[in-house]
Amino acid sequence: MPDKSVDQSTIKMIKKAKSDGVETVWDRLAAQEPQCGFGQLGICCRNCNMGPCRIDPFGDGPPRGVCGADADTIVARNLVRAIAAGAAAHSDHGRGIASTLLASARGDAPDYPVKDEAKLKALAGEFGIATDGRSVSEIALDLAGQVLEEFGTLKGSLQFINRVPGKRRALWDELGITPRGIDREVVESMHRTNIGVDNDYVNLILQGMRTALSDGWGGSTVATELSDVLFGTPKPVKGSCNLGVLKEDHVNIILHGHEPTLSDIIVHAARDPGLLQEARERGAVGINVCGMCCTGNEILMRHGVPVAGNFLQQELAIVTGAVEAMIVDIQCIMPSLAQVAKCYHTKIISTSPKAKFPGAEHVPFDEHNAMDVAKKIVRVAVENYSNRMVSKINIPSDQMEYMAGFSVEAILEALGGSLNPLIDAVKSGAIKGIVGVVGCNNPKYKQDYSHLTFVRELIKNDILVVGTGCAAIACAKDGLLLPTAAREAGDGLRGVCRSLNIPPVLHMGSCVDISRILTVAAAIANALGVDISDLPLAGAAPEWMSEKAVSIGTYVVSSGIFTILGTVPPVLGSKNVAELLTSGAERVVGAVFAVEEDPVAAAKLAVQHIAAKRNSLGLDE
Ligand code: BF8
Repeated sequence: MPDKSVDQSTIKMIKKAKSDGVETVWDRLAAQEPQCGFGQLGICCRNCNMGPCRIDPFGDGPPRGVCGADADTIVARNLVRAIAAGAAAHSDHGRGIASTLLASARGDAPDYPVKDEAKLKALAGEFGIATDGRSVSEIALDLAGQVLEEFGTLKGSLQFINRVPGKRRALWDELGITPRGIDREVVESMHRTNIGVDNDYVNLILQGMRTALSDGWGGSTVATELSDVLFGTPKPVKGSCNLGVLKEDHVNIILHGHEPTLSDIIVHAARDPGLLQEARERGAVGINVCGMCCTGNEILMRHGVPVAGNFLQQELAIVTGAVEAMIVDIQCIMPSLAQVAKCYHTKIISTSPKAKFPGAEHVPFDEHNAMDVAKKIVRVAVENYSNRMVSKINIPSDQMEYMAGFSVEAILEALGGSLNPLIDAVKSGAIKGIVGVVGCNNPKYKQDYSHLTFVRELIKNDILVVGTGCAAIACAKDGLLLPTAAREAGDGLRGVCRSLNIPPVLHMGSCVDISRILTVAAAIANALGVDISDLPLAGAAPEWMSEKAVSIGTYVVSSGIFTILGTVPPVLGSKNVAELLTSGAERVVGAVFAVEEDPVAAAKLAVQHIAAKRNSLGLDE
């Protein structure tokens, strides 16, 4: 049992699942073992119906698939398809937010007024949209229109890459990897990986980079920036995290998925006096809305809504027996939830036409009529309180306080309006460097162990950590998002944290909000007049599993930031591809991937990399 998680609430609920006869992700992983070695190495191809083909890694079998593709081509094609899928997920999320802004501006989505007018105007300025003397709706209409055009723009490059230092943009142009349109790169990747199109692994991986960049500096940035406009730009906020946030005497609703369009309005709907009264009439004290995974991050960043857990806790939240409804939209939602829910009274309510789940109740969410639908969904949860099976309820007490909400704007405000104090701290060595720690949980690895071990090693070495996604939730559960966690930091970082009253790990949001990290990295490079690849920065995804993480890692590396993966990607079947990603890319984009499963060794790699970059910048002379 201890090898499954370091999180006590997780361990308790895995035990309860077993005694309740409920199958979880760990059981299904065990049932899959041994997993396919060809798949692990990335050398199986199902891209056409002459196959499936596989290449024997030991050279005993045929070296080529039926069409003639060798291991390099097959591994590169599979990698590019994973990047395209990940980029598509983030970018389609971004499109959803932009469409909501458009509907809001047209007066068709009255429940989504613009919350941050200053941000709306700042973004309008970036797009060259006039703001003087114009109404919020007029500006929002133009901005939403221009942003939606980014998906298929004829301009030749994306607007947000103008945030990137000129040197890097020139490099991208030279390499032919400047993203030309958000949808275009995903489509071209799918085209090129079709049978008989692009078969040169280098050419394929360059397209993978361009596609990933269309996510990082395109779709993900769109999602973040326009979410701030519609739902408010996060500011430092406090809350609690882990399964212990569920309340035995409340109607418990878990919001799981990714788009704040759904989660934000449910948070408001659950405050409706009529629904609260109905909950009380059924014997509940109130309605307790909690988040899970990235949509949890969206509402914790903006409202301090409690977060019940990260990716591997989604089934376990239901196993507490205390969840009336788990409301889901898109991404990272296990199809097993409906099976788990059958053993309890929990209702799984799907809401997106893009994501339906056999066994779940589907209530189509409609942004034009959002509050009415949101109340309808909350009512389903309230009514379900009467169906509780009291004997099955067992909520672990584990929970932890956190401080989150570190948007770029919030960081600037904490620093007194400019990044200079942060840059000075990096120059003086009080902060040696900054590492973004992001990504998922993966049941092949002990839950949260790599996140927490890696992060603790970094802060001990005076490295400021910025986090998003399930990695940030792992840190929240373990107290690393509290200013008091600075006691675990080295002298320099501790001093900075204490003077600003901030934690040594700054929660910057959901996975699309890695765009906030990119924006800060670009702003620091611009302030110093260097390229992003010159800075003492690194990225890490210690427990990643999603194709979205493949896209993220690739845009981070392509932006010039060394990136450490804690779980092995399926590329080892091609020596050439593995060499390009872990070594050759340095000569191409000035950064590489490293793969290191041991988080202490991974932290050493980050520390060494940061020391080398400081040295090159002449900071430690
Ligand atoms: O987008 S960190 S498990 S929830 S993929 Fe998913 Fe991974 Fe969590 Fe968010 Ni990101």
